[in-house]
Amino acid sequence: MKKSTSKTGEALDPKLQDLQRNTSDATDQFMTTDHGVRINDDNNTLKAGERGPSLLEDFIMREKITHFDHERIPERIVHARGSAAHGYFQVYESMEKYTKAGFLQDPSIKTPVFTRFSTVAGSRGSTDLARDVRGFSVKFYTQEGNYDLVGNNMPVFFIQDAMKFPDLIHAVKPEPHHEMPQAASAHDTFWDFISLMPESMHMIMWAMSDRAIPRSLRMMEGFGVHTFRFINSKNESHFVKFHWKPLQGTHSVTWDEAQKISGKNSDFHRQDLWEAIDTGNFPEWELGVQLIADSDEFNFTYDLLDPTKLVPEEEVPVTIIGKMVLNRNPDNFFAETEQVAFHPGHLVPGIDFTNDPLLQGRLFSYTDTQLSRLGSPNFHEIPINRTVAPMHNNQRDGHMRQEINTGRVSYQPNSLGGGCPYQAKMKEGGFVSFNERVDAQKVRDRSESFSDHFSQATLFFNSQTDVEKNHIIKALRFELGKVETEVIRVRMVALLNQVDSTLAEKVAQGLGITVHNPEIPMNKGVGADANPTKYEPKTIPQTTLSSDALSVIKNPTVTSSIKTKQIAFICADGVCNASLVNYKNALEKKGAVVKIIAPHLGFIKSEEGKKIKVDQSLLIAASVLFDAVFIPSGKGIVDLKESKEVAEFITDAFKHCKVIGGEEEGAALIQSIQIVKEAGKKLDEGVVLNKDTTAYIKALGKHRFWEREELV
Ligand code: HDD
Repeated sequence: MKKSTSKTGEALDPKLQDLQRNTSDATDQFMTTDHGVRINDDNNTLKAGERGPSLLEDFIMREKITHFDHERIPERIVHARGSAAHGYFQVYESMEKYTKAGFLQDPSIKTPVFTRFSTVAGSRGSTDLARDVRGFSVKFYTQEGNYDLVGNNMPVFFIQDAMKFPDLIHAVKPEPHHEMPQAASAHDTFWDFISLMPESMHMIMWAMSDRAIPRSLRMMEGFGVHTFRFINSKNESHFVKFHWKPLQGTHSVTWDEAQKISGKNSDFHRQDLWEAIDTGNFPEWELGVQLIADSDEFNFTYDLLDPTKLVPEEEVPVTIIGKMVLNRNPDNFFAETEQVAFHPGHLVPGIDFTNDPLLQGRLFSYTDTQLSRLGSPNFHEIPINRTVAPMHNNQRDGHMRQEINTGRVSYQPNSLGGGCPYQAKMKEGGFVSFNERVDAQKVRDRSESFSDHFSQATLFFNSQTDVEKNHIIKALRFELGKVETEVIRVRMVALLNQVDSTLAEKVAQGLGITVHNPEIPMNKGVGADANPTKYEPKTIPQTTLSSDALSVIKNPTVTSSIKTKQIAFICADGVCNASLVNYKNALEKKGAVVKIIAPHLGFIKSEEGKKIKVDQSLLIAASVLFDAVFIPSGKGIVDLKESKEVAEFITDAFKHCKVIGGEEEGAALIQSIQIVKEAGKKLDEGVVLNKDTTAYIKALGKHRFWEREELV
């Protein structure tokens, strides 16, 4: 076992290193079979004569091919496409008052984490930029065992009961007869299901918003979604909602960009995360909690157990309690990112569940799925899944068992093994479930307190800026526009009408239909009366309340830092080196990443006769892969006027409201592009022509100039 330190991150706790880094390094080693026999020829099978048939006895060839034949394992049913990184979590102040969880007590302790981000619907090889929810799973390797916070980048969910999860996923996955479309919700079966599930309306608002197309995995919020419990050493409970707030700010791309990125670089998010960590720009999130006293459980207009509801930050503020830093890329994608097994039921003492029926169902699903995905109840022995806490029990055997348990005792109680392993009392760290009183009859139903499906959907819509509202309207027009069955569109528009009548009207307009159904479409009249739930969804007077934290643009986590922003410098032979270097240095000093783009790869020669290395040719580069563009001055730049690629670059950057800058010939070139010309005097401050670097950097700090959308 090789002990190595992270290339870019901090050295790991040696104990963790041994457990999680079962790495092997072939440098200066002979090639061997799986059983250690040195291989003499890895190019030819054993044959009866040079031109003769292959011999069955060739154990070397058989071993190699057999292993290859079994290299694939089933991908995750959902969240198959993911990217992950190692790092650590550190609490700012002891949370002793609320929880006894060991990793939340001592600010000097760094708890190792492994965090995996994912899309939901697409297969392993699908594009990163699908319109989708993003998974946000964190495994904390605490001294008291592994704790998994398995959340999403949206704080609510589509459904209220786990019983509906297979239906939701069947509906959103590619349609079963022809396996289309890949990684997209814009098709009939998804919207058929949604249009009959009013409870999904709040989540639909999130999924149709810019949150579903993040700029980077580093620039997303994360949420635990369900209400959990914190339990302190006096066994007192507080309800808790978890939030991850990205210190890089929360940013999104536009839908037009997302679609183009999917074509240009479908690994856009994966590459961005990898490169940020590789270059030492470690992504960071603060962990926040909303804490609610047990006695306040019923003091809300919604039910804390309902996963389609959030607790507005205005009602219960988010207290920031610690920070997660991701500082090491995995060594091997399969061994770590693919084989990691998360489970909302991986708890440590001090944290507990609530009776949220979605969470309760998840507690069954995650171990069950690992059994078919990883193939054995011993998946906890895979290095990435191993706990760093001591692990002893009477579980034995099973496929691929690694541990060699010694002794004859594998049962409890026993006297032959001295009663070991011992059960731990609560004060010895034994996990004891919160002793909530439950006194009820068995029912297969839902609580009436779950039946307001629209107030928070309206709250979300109200909270958006006009630009964001417009994006939601367009997303719905796009998605429903791809639906072929007219009645599904009609039902959807009727549901949207319960959320916001202007929203419904605008979507209907785009679809060429009218809003005419005032009733909430349930699955009544569709097949058998399929909805036996006692409580009908409520028609609610539309709220005028709003919450700034729900908008990305108004969000206080937006930062003006330009660190890691990708800036395209469009250049050509005859560019002015002084102009290029002045801007490049100023940007790089602030942490931005500058790439030189030119008509050809290799080198270009500046006006001053300097050789400049080209990073990407215009054929490969595209505005959608960058945050901003700059064209330096220089006589040679004039020649780019004829370039279709440059015109497309600037047009896209302009359309996507990005910062565009230029000096002299560069500025003139930008002004000659049709879309910029048409804007005339209405150009915003994101078009920075013939100004100093400070103006350009200031504009970059704003991320996008959304007001430009109206012009476009
Ligand atoms: Fe789930 C994976 C998040 C509801 C069943 N889920 C999975 C992952 C995330 C979530 C982030 C990927 C973990 C990883 O990176 O490996 N799931 C959620 C959230 C939910 C949710 C935030 C609602 C609040 N999930 C949910 C329900 C069920 C499942 C109701 C089943 C009843 N989820 C699974 C699963 C997966 C999974 C089938 C697939 C792969 C895996 O577990 O390990 O068991």
